[in-house]
Amino acid sequence: MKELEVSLSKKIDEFKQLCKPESVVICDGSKGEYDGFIRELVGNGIAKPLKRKGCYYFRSDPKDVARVESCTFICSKKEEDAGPTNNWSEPMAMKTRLMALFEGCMKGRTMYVIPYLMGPESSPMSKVGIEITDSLYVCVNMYIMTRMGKAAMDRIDRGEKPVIGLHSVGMPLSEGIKDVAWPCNDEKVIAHFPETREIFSFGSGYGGNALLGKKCFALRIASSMAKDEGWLAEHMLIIGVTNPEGKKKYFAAAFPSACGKTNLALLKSQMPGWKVECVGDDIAWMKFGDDGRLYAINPENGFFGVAPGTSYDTNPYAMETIKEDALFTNVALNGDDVWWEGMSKDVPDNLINWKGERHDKFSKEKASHPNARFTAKASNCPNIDPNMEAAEGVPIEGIIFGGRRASLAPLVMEAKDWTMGTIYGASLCSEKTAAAEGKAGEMRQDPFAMIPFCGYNMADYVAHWLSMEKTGRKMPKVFTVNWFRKNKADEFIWPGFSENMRVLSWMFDSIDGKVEKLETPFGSLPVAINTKGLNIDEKSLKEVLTIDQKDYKSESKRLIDYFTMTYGDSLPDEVLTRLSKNN
Ligand code: GTP
Ligand code: SPV
Ligand code: MN
Repeated sequence: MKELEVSLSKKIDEFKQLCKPESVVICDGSKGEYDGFIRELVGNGIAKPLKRKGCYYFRSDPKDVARVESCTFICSKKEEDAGPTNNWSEPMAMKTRLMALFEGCMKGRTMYVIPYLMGPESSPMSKVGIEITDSLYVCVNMYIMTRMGKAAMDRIDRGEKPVIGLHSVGMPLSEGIKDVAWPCNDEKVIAHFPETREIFSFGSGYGGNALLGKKCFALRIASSMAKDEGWLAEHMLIIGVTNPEGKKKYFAAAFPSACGKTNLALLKSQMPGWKVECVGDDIAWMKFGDDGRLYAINPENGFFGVAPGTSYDTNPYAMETIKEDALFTNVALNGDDVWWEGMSKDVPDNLINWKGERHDKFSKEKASHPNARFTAKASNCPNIDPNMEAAEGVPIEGIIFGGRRASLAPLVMEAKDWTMGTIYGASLCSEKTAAAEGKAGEMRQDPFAMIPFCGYNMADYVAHWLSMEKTGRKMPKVFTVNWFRKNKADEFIWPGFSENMRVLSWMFDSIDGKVEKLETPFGSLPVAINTKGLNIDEKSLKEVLTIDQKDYKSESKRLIDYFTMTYGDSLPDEVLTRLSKNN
């Protein structure tokens, strides 16, 4: 056996001694294995087969429904390396806590070892991981979300070092304890060790807490790797946009959780001649190539998408993607099919809600949890980009930052240069959503949509972004967008969804220097966008397309205060200097 394999089996042995599972299964990532896991989940009553071919229904514990940011830690040696926006723990202290939690935590359960690859099989930008888990739900989700098994093992055999993550739902089946459909623990810890590239996750089986390839590896650990190695790991979708002349440009866009990435990535254009194709819906790894262009890969292989709000009206491609071979968690049951708020105008009779109770359609309660999700294969998506698997990635010409803001922020604005673009990212502000614990609706600063996902000091992250600009590089144009402006009646002014194509086409043409722009100190605004066939009145359109410069000046002041209060003097001077020029 090669050296790394020896160290890997030593590690597995070490975790086995610690967690004391009844048995160990090394996953091969095959379809046969997946089918077997599903049969087991159905047999145990954990998964329910649905009418949709190859689709299954899961219901979590009501106490385990979203990411737990308050229990998520960056355990760097120095506290300042985690920065003011992360929970920090001294590594040894956290290891001691973890050892106590993990001691015997898999008793009576199987320990699954999942080798997985993040990124296309042939890409030098892809990376390997190993997740060791006691959750079969995690195994079947990882099968869809990553390239599991051989692709990863081959790289490990060739000497690539995997990022290792240990995960447990934290409910040992000690003598006399009966299992439940969704085991979890009130105590939850999601700990990252950026220096040793390790992940430990305890107590939750849901989403980003448990599918360690996603936020834990591809964002928190990878952002730390990217800083050391000079690339970018971002909470961004990647799309290819083609214009009526057949010219294509790729864009990457960062929106905070539940603010529209999957919907933009799967957009079905209604604008004649225009087309959007999807490379990824949540995460982008990007690196400048020798030709000076920025190239992106999607490390994932599937979508873990928000179900509520998804319908044939808002997002037909998403609906097509989940017709077969998809997993659904915490949506409502409509007989042997699924339902969620927004799927249809009328609420069907006789729904079973996400908690397994009869749903009273006249009550205010929602039948599905607002963070109910589908897990679906990228290959089932009708608009998947032909270059999704490209080893070199796709060349990014535009970067978009967008928040959920009822006021102030316009539909679209373009940065004059890379520094201003970086400030757009650093200034991102959005309403909180159900994707994480806490109160939805509250505004929070979410620089680069990475506040929950940055593996190091956010001030250094901003500096890292600024440092990307180098002579000889073709910097992408940077834009800021906001689909979520509201009127006095609390309604969205902009119709959003497929109509966002109009904004994409403006950005596309702007990169080609083909649009007229209104210059302001805060960025360039469209003089007009294509509104042919759009049902919006002049006044509303003007409201979303323009900015109030007075309000923007106060916003710059507010941002300076926020940056100074949060980061002290650790933020690059350029940011404050630029912002102060504008007030
Ligand atoms: P995460 O998976 O948590 O990262 O979320 P996401 O950024 O991929 O967001 P997603 O596309 O799943 O959308 C989240 C919610 O916003 C859903 O309920 C959508 O229906 C809604 N949404 C998405 N795009 C738009 C839009 O253009 N306008 C409006 N009004 N709502 C939108
Ligand atoms: C997000 O919250 O940004 C998600 C869902 O994409 S989770 O995978 O749970 O992090
Ligand atoms: Mn996300």
